Amino acid sequence: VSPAKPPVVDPHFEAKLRVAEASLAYIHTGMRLGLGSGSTAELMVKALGREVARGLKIVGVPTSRRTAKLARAAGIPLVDFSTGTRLDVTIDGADEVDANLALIKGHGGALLYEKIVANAADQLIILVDGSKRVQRLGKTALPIEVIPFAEPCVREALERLGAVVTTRLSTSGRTYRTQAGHLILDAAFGSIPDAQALSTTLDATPGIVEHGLFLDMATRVLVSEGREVITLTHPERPR
Ligand code: A5P
Repeated sequence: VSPAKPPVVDPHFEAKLRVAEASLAYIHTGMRLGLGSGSTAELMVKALGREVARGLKIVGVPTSRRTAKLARAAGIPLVDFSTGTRLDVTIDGADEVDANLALIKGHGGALLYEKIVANAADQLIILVDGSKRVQRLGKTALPIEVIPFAEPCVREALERLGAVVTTRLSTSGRTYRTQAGHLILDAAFGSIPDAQALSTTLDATPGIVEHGLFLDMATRVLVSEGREVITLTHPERPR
């Protein structure tokens, strides 16, 4: 009999829980909410479910099947954009955050839906533990969602831009497919000196459906530092 595998413990669990709970302060009855994906957003969805059970009246647009399933289980009513294209607030996690609230997202693979839902919201509130703060974006790989037919072309274009490119695999070792059926290329730049210029280049590259640079989108970032939750707001977007 092989020994049981030890449970995987997330060292940032408490920090994620703290920001997830803090985000509830921005949610009020009557709101239409975007519900992000990833472990931090999932803690927020669970906390939100608890408030719905206590009488909070909101509806949510989920950014992934996984979040939708979790939200349904938590008793959160879900809608889609056919009921209206504007959302009051989207709450999501991120993989990197810089001092200007520019983000890298998509390590969880949901970046396309996440960007659509973030863009539909009046406010984008991002929840991170302190380990996600960076001086300059690019410490981790930038996820890029690509149409399979274009993979070699996009790969070459990214390599010309200086990235080391890996096609994402699923945990079973097969090529990872997003919810929309695309591939993800993880582009490691080491450091991204001009995120705006890179974003413009990627936006103009045929075959790239979306990329994980979320610039000028976040209105507020809640960061768990030690036992505190600190709030970062953009000087030009103080909401
Ligand atoms: C999902 O595609 C991502 O954009 C997540 O928001 C990001 O990976 C953060 O995930 P965690 O909260 O699990 O760190």
